[in-house]
Amino acid sequence: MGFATKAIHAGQEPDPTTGAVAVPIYQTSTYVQDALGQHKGFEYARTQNPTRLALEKNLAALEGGQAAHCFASGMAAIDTVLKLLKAGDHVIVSENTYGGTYRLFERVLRGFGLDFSYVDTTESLNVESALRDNTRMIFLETPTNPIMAVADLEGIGKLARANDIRLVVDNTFMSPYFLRPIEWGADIVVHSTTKYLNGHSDTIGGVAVTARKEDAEQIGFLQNAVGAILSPFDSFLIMRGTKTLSVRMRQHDENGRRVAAFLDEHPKVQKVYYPGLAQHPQHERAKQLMTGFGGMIAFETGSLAAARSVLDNVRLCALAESLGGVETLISHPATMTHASVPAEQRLRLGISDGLVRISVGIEDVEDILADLDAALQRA
Ligand code: P1T
Repeated sequence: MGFATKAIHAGQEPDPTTGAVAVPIYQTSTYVQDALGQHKGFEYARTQNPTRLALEKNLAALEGGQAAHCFASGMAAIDTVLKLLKAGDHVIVSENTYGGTYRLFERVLRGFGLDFSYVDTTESLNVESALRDNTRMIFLETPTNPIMAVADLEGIGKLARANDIRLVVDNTFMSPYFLRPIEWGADIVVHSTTKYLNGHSDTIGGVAVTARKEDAEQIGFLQNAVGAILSPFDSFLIMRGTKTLSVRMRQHDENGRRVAAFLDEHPKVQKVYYPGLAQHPQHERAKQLMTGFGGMIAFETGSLAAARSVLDNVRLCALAESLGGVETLISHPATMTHASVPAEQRLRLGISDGLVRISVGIEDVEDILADLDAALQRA
């Protein structure tokens, strides 16, 4: 079955009682039992909910995993996955991740006895050099937020398998339409479903998709034990989103390529970070791993004043955190999404005060280009 067909049908059987084509929102906290110990597979809605289950089946199919578990946010999904570990365990992490991921690892989980090393995951050798006897997980974000570095997923996948270490990939930026990390050796894929999977900037959610049955069981246990579940209404909205994932991603990619090429030529822009550009350092790898480049672009304006001028002068592009919605969003990583990353580390990674990030939406691309051009002219 092709990807678009799966996106529309996987986990979406018509409702058994009414035949409703759209999976209903089962807004209930509990389920009546026929007799003591006799129920229909649903006991309490933290543990199981039919709407959430339908979305989980859908996302497991799209990523090619065994199972999926949905959470109240991307951060809740990542936090729950890290709970597979124990105090004393070591994790190797992409040096450039979403600022909230870095904050969770450094300011919360370190306090529970986990240790983290941050390395440039565009080279598997850097990961190999960081391995310790107690390394139990490798956590990759690819392409990275916001610098768009593409990890050596194939090399790191092999390394993880050879050393029996869990490989976790945050696939938020590509979505399973363009990249399926399990095919390259990942054990667990996480997403902020808030972004492309939902696609309409109207829910917060997260998912962990597991390739192995043991991990699926353990994450299911943790989802119920910890309790950061996705609500039935949000499950319904994300499911509505995934049905159009293919057509939306194709348009994000088409518009993304046009906007990246435009920025690359623009005299007010010093540098563009987009894996679809031939000069991107991992362009060839991106072509091998991914079937498209998506709609996420970062560009360097040269100074805080220039970045501010662009951000203050756009009209169509919305100045806002988040990404992956149908509407174009524009943001300033240094003071917004990556403010919790220490300044010297930000600068080393290229997250300067002049860096602007754009999540290219699926409006008519000429309108996006005209808006950016007008704002850049004033910078
Ligand atoms: O916001 P939440 O649904 O909790 O997801 C966190 C998260 C995890 N992983 C990646 C790659 C992300 O980009 C995010 C959230 N990012 C933003 C809000 C942002 O504007 O970059």
